Amino acid sequence: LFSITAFAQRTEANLTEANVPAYTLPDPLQMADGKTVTTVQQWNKVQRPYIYHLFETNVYGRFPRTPVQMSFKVTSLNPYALDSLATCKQITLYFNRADTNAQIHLLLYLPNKVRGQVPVFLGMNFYGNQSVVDDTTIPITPHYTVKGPGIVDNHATEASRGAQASQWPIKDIISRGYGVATFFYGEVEADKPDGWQTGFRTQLKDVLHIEPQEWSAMGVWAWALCRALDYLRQDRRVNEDLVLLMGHSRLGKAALWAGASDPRFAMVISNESGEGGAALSKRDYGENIEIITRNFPHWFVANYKTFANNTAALPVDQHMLLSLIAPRPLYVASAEGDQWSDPRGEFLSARNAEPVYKLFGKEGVGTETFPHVQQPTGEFIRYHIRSGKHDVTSYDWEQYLQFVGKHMAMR
Ligand code: GTR
Repeated sequence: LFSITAFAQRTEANLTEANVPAYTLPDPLQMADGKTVTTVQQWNKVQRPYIYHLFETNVYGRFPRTPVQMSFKVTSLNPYALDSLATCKQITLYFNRADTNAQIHLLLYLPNKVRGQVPVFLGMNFYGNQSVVDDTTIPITPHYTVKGPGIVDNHATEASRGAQASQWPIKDIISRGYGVATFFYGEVEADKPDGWQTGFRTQLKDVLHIEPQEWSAMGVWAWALCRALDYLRQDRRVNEDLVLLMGHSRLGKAALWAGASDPRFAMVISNESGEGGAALSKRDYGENIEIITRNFPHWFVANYKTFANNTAALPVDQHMLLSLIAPRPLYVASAEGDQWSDPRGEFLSARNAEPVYKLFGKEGVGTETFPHVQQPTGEFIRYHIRSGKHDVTSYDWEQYLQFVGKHMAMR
């Protein structure tokens, strides 16, 4: 007898550990010719570009390398922000003289108590710059936004001011001597299947010499992070060698791809990035390729969907994305209440990126055992699972600040 369920599309996520089918992960150190990478030079010259290209072809699309003529305009400068603890700068980034509609509004906080150049955390935000801090000098984004607090009919209202402040403890970060930079990902491309039609993938296609369907929303969001980095590196208050990428959830996926694409980022922090981010995709637990490409077809290149019911054929898995960050410090964080993101799959991904860090003489997560909650582990790849839901909390930030502090002291 044939079971008809064998032919049915899988639509529900598996959330039972015992039901995870067997899977095989590709070895990041195994080269196309079957030989194993043994030197950093082989990794840098042969294997790393090979793996990167596999991610371009199969997951995120081609990453345009055409230089753009950027210009920057400081639209607001407040030296007395956050009870005079910080200087707040708002900067508009332009990419093309012919189409000045393609803009990024960067919000930058710099600590006043520190003189000279400071390390800066950079991350995109979900609902507009006005959502990260309650400050009426920050314009409310007019762009399409996904559902959230203070969002009405996909547009931000006054009620969205500071609604994400708990995820952005800017005062705490500033008081530790770091800067914070953020921009709204929806300025780059509206997060919906047809968002590319009005976003940067269309606006800048002639400038970047790339067709919209050659890359993806995730690709262009990552590209935008690199352009924000271009700005930050020439701001005289920013330590250009210490721009620390941070991203939560879908924005964590984009942060990982940006970090893999641009070695100028000093460090990458993935907060619950899940499927298509830090989590393994061949391990069928939580969100999987079938579900994510059905709900968010625009996030990835069309090719990715072809692996939806055939992950075994996918030549990469996400531990290889993490390995592209090596030897830079990498933090992967999960939450116990966020099984959708597959915490164990994020840990195993971090664990399986370790051989590449070891090639550089760097220690990774350093344990095979899935850690208990609130027990961060690892040196150059650090991992934690905390209790609580899908979110960015003060616990998460405290770990990131300690991690950055430790690695800066080691420099
Ligand atoms: C979910 C999606 C996840 C994650 C999350 C988020 O709907 O399934 O992959 O990206 O959104 O961004 O909060």
